[in-house]
Amino acid sequence: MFDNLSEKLQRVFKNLRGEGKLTAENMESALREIRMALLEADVNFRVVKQLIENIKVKATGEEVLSALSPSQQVIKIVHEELIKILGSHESKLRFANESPTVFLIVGLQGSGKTTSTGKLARWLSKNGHRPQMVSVDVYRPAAREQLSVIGREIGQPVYPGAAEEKLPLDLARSARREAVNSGRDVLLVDTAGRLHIDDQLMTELQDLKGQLNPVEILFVADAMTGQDAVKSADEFHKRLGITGVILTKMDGDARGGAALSIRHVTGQPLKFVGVGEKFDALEPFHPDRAANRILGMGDILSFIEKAEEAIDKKQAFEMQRKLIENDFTLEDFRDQLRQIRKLGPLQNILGMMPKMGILKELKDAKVDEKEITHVVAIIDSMTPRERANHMIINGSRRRRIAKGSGTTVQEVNQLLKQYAQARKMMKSFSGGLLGRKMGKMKLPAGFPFGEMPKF
Ligand SMILES: Nc1nc2c(ncn2[C@@H]2O[C@H](COP(=O)(O)OP(=O)(O)O)[C@@H](O)[C@H]2O)c(=O)[nH]1
Ligand SMILES: [Mg+2]
Repeated sequence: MFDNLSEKLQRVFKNLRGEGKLTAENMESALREIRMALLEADVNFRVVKQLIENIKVKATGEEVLSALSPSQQVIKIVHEELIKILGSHESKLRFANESPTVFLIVGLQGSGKTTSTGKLARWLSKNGHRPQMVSVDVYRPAAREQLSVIGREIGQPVYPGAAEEKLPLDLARSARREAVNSGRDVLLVDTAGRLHIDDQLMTELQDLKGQLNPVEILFVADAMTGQDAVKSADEFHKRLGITGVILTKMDGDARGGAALSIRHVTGQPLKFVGVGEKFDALEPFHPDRAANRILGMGDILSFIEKAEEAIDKKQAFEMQRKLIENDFTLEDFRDQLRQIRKLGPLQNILGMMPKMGILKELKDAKVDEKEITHVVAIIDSMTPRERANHMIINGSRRRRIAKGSGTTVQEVNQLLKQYAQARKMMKSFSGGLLGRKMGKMKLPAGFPFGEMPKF
């Protein structure tokens, strides 16, 4: 699902990774590549245009977050815009006040209507409903038999139809009566399909709609047919008024063009995706999870969100200034550790970030939660003067600090050593390499958290 698109987009982000900041030029070329990737994934051109426009506006207007690098910023924006195009939130099935709720399952032949009817019945029964199915495909004798077989397999009732019932409407009406009599709350009506949209079929479906008053008219489309699926969804919607889409065969669709276009083009939400031939292979569609999948990231996004929440931007900026001016005291060190702890369990954070800026030193020293607590406790036990100037912390002060914090002199020594190392590292970093070439305030994006993982 979405594999090709995902791969291409990640390549774009990878190219951006080396860039120091977002500029008009590198954004322009990134946008060009994103556009290509979307078009190659068979996304509708109007959708591509809209997406690119939205991304551009955001990328040029976005306040630059010091915690994020250019590629991370673009990923964040693309992620937000993908979700918007995909529908913002999960679109749930609606139900009537009076049972049975009728769902009409419509679509072209071979799209997966009958299979999806079975899957949906199974899904409904697992979610507290009692579905009743009926096939009104009177043109192909095997079609109704197919649904009966499915019904037996998943253990849900299918109205068989009497010998004299030859018309779709008759069958549907009797099935509804049957549902009422047997206390079923949802009636799923599997309809006939055609190879192409024709007037006769549309008239039949409009009649069914008029008589049955369905709450949902679910258009079933084969994701692998790409923009053809989108086109027929649009046409069905114009003539029948669909309320949602089930995209089948997503398991075989590496591009994802239909999934990305159908809502924007028809205005109707993608409600479920079929991801296999088995009857449990039906998933409610979640725009955010799909966007995550497209961008090949789960943890990273939650990390970025967390970082945005937890890190006080002003404070982070002030920290950068202090580091550059070699004004970074033990007190700042403690504040830094506190900020980082706000992000959650340290182990998770370290796992997400291979290169850790100032914390790299601590990481090498195999810091765990307890150790951080100790470090904070040690710094707490210092006097303000000691925190401001670590040079005055002599042997007797170290013993006092160890006692006060419930740690050992060795631990105090180790902390002071780490702090001195980090300071030295930062000094050579800002004063040497970057300082001269690029002036002040040019630490890498994300500092002091360092570069985040590679995508
Ligand atoms: N791989 C895969 N195959 C599916 C999926 N949904 C339906 N199919 C297959 O598509 C074919 C046509 O399905 P069917 O329900 O008979 O289509 P209908 O003509 O619209 O009723 C069958 O072989 C199904 O097994 C899906 O989500 N994934
Ligand atoms: Mg069928």
